[in-house]
Amino acid sequence: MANPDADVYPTATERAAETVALHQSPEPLVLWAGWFCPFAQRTWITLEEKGIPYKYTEVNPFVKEKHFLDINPRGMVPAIEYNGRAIYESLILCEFLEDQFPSTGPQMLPSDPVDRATARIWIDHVAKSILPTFMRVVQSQDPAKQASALVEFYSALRTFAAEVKEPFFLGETFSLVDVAIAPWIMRDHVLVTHRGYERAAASDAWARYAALVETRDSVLRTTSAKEHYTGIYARYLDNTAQSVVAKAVREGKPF
Ligand SMILES: N[C@@H](CCC(=O)N[C@@H](CS)C(=O)NCC(=O)O)C(=O)O
Repeated sequence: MANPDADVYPTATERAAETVALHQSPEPLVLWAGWFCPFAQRTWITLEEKGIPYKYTEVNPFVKEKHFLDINPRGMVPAIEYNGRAIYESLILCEFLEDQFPSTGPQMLPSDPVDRATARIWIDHVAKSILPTFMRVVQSQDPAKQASALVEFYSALRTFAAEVKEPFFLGETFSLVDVAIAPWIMRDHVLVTHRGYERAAASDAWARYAALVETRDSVLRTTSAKEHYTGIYARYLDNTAQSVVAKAVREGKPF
C-alpha cells in the first residue's frame, strides 16, 4: 500500500519558501530537510540563528529514494552532508553545528559544563515528555483518551515552563533548549482548532514563553503556511469530540 505521507505538500511556502530560495547555491554544508518536519526545523533554525552558510535541499523522506537512503540509511529528515560526509538526528545535528562552528554566530549552549548538562536535561524533557504527549493528543480518537492525553500534555508543559528563566529558557540567550521545542509551538494551532488546547490552560508562564518563541525571526523564517501543517495531521483530526473534551479538562472533570 502507498504511504499516505508520500502525498505531503511538496514544498515550503511563505517565509520558509523565501529562506529556501536564498539557500540554493552550492556550499560545503547541505541540509536535507522536509519543510513540514518539526525535527528538520530544529536544525534549520540553528543554521539560521548562527548564520552558517548552507544549501537547503527538500526531500520527501516517505518516498525513500536511493540517493537519500545513501545519505541517511534511516531514511529520515533532517540529515546534513558536510564536506561529503553525512550525519543525522535533529538534536545531534544541532550540537554538531555548535561543535563545528563554535565562533560563527551566537553560542547556543552554555560554556559551563553544569549549565550545559542542565540545558540537555530540559532538551531531554522536551524529547521524552512533551513530544510524545503532543502526538498522543493529536492521535487520540476517543474522548477519554483525548482528555487524558491533554492532561498529561499540560502537565509536561507546566513542568518545563516552571524552569524558564525568561524571556527564553536560559534567560536572555536563545539556546538549543528553545530550538528543541520551537517547532511544536509553531504547530500547536492544530491542537487549538481540533483538540480545544489552550496555552494558558498549561500555565501563564507557558503561554508567555510560547508567545515569545513564535515571534523569533529564525523560527518565522523556517515556518510555512499554517494550513499546510494542518494537512499533515489531517488523518487524525476528523473527529468532533474535541470541544467537549477540552471543556471537561478545563473544568477538571474526570472523564
Ligand atoms: N529522531 C529523529 C526523527 C526525525 C523524523 O521523525 N523525521 C520524519 C519526518 S518529520 C521522517 O523523516 N520520517 C520518515 C519515515 O518515518 O519514514 C530526529 O530527531 O531527527
